[in-house]
Amino acid sequence: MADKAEKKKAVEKSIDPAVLEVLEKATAAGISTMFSRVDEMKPCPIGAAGECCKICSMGPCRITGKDKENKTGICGATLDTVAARNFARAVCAGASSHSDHGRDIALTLLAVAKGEAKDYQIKDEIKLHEVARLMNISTEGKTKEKIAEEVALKALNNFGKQDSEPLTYVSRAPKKRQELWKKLGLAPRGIDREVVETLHRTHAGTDQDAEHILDQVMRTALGSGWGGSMLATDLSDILFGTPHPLRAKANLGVLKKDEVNIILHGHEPTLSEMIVAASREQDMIDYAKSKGAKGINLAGICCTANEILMRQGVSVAGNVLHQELAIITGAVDAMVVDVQCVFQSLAKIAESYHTLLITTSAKAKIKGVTHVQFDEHRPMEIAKEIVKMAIDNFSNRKEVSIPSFSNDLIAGFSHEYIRYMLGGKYRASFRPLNDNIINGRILGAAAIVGCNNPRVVHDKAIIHIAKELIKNNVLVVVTGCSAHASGKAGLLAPETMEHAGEGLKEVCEAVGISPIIHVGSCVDNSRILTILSEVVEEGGLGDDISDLPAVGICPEWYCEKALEIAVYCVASGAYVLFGGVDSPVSGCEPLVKYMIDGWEAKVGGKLEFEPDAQKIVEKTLEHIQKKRKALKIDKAKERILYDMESRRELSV
Ligand code: MSK
Repeated sequence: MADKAEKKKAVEKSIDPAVLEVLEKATAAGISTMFSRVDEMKPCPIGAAGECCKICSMGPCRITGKDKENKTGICGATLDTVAARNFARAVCAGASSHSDHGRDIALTLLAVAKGEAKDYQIKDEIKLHEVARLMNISTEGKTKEKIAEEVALKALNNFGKQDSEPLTYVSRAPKKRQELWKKLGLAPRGIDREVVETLHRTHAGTDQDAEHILDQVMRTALGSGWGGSMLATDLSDILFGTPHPLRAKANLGVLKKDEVNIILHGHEPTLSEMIVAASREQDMIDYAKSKGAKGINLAGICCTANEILMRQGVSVAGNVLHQELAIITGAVDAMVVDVQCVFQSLAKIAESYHTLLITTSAKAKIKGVTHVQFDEHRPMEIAKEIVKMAIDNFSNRKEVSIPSFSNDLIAGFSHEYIRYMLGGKYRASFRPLNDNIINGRILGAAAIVGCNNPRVVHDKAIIHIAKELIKNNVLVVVTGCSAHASGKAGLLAPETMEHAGEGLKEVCEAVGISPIIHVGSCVDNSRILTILSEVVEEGGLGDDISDLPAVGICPEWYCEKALEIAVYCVASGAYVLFGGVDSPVSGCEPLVKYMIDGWEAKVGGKLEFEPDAQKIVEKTLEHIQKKRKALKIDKAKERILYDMESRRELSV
């Protein structure tokens, strides 16, 4: 009886059969995972609702109860100030994570340009020239190294500059959006400066007007979206290549029983790119064979997975909630981690298996875990050392049980490739997309981004929303762990066409794309900003991002980076819907309302939390229809077939 109850409980945890299989094994072995601990640890209702202020030692103060609107903390801070400050600090941490990632890529590019990081090359010269053009750097008569140096220095200047001019990439946004930011004082000036100013403003006794605090939150998030994140994407493309479609597989079934399995987990491409290269070197393969393995098998988790999937076609072991489960298969010889979304519980789980957990970032150590420090000046040497450690650990495997589940996928859709795919080599453009939105074959577009959260059924909302939207002719782009969920569910393969509505199917068949397109990692949400701006520039769909029939959705959010992405999308004019757990300011109804109505009135975008996945679908479709109506493209036009005579009458 107890067994049945346990099984039922497990089934309610995820829609992924591989997850359920490994969870059963974990339960039998008495191993605790995020899926089990979430039942033991209830969220603190005060903290979850944003009602707790712990920014000074007079408190922590709790602004709770029936008359909380009339209560204050000891300093007099009201509930909206407290909730806005908490939200601001969360967005600040998210923006810092993405932007610090961007800074490191810029520093690597600089080292490569100066000849100090010889293992890396400038892989995409066309992109280098394009980025130089966007940065107003002249390229005439300069070597690629010289251009790369100037690009890297300009990028780094965006982090620390002190003047009040907007960041370089703000000029990529539609003109109308730039003017609005200027008018409202929201244009980010320096990536680091906005973060520091937000932390300053949220110190005790500083900015105590919730709306004013939230303005600065938008400016900080924009500094990441149109700054740190966008630079991370562009400079990674220059160094490691701009993605183009590649085939791979997703889910724990990509692990191999007879090969050395190395999982690359975290977010950054610098070391993982080198580990991919090292694992393909003959001396490493021979060494693996000498130890009884048939080869070396790499697989990714989280956004490191996305980086090496998009550019190298490395298969995906899973999304954020797979990290513990991968080790529990007993088949992972080394898990190599860098930064973000890497959980401390891995250390404890690895103790019960043979897996060698290796931290590599100077910014992220885990107590008791082997640390091999990454250094961009000798990355191949370090990568080989790590691959060798994994190979040496192969013979220590005990019981191995790899779930048989995995699905084929196609990933690698950069905005450059999408433009090329739509218009061809000589007329690469978003025109066909705009035309098909205008003629109604495609109703609109949605970006499904972000994480998983064990507080909700793993992957369920992501997959439900994705399927429902394509059925309603909404083109979907995916990033982050939502992209992994889609890949595992088989939705990134051409067969997804079956689930699409007639109009969308027609366009996808003509262009040769799937109705759900994988555009990258979390920092690559900046690619979506670029796509939206280029769609606006192409014409016919209004003159700002807020005019477009498009919605951003994060169905299963868990972290501060997700909030920061939400805010830069809202401040760029998008309607953003978050599913799963409630708003982090849910205890303050006026603030919840302000982020919907107040932000919409101010910047044309809004942030809404909606736990019901079906309601997210309905709200998305409703919003898209509202935007289509405003653009006067809501009425389906009859398709007229012209004969020769009527063609002659056309005055074109
Ligand atoms: S990894 S930020 S859980 S998407 Fe980018 Fe996944 Fe969210 Fe981490």
